[in-house]
Amino acid sequence: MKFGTTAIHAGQEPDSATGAIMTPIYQTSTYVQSAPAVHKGFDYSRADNPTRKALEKNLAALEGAKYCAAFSSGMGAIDAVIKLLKTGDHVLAGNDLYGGTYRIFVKVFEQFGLRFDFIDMSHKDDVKKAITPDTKMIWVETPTNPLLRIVDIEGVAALAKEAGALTVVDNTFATPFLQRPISLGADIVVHSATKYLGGHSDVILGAAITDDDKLAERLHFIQKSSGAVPGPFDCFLALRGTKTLHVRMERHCQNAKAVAEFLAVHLKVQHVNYPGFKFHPNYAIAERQMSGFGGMVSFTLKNDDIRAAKKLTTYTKVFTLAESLGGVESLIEHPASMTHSSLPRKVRLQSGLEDTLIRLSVGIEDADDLVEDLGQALERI
Ligand code: P1T
Repeated sequence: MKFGTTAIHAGQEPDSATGAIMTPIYQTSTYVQSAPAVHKGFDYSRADNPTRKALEKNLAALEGAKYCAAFSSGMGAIDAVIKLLKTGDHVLAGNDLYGGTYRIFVKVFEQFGLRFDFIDMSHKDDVKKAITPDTKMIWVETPTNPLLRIVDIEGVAALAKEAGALTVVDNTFATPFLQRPISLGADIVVHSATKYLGGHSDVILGAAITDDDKLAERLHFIQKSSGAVPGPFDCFLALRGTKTLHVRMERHCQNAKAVAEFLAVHLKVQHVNYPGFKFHPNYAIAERQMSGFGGMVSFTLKNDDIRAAKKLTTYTKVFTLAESLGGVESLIEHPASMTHSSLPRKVRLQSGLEDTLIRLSVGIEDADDLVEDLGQALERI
């Protein structure tokens, strides 16, 4: 089955009791048992729930994998994946990744004796050099948040395999519509389904997806034991979102291209990060491993003044100033003071995330209105 058909149908059957075409919201904490431990496959909703199961099957199918464990947020999924490791293990992670991911690694898991190094994953030689005998996981975000660098998943996964480490890819920005990391050798894919998968800025949800039987068993055990599970209504919303993922992503990609091209020639703009530009340093990899360049764009201003950047984010009228991304509506934000404020300034600047960087989540409105909106806002600074 092709992507759009999978998005709409995978994991979902008309309800056997009523014929309802949409998966019901099974709003129940527990299930009746006819004798102790005799039940219809569900005993307690932390362990399993039919609405969640439908979503998990759907997300697994979209990533071309067998298994998915859904979580109450993207961070819940990341937390569960790191819990596959033990004290003393070393994780090699990208140095340009969501601020919350950096924060949980450094502020939560370092306390338990895990060790993290952050490097520019778009340089494969650096990845090879940074692997140690204790490296048990390589954590890839691609495109990266917020600089939109592209990491060669196949290349990094091959290095990880050689070293006996797992490759985890946070596929939030690309979604499985544009990139399927498991087919490129990744062991686990994580998602903030809050973003494009949900698509409507109305749900917080995460997922960890794998094709490996043993990893799936362990992830489900952690899901049940730690308990960061999404409620059935949230699962329903995410399921509704994935039905239109392919249609939305096409428009996100078209609009982001129009916006990036407009910004690239604007006199007040210094640099535009957009993997669809031929002059993007990782363009060749992006073209090879993605079927489109995504809906995210970030840029810096010629005026190297943080106040000008912050002002710009308040001057747009269609782009709304808010954290998050991947919804149908366009958002603008200032990573240094918002999504990436948990990174110490020195670390942030070392990774290339400048004070004046502005990030756009380009929505699916009419491209002309988006370009006009950015134009009028840039005129005012
Ligand atoms: O917000 P949550 O659903 O818990 O997902 C965390 C997360 C994980 N991975 C990536 C790549 C992310 O971008 C995020 C969340 N990011 C934002 C809220 C943001 O504005 O970048």
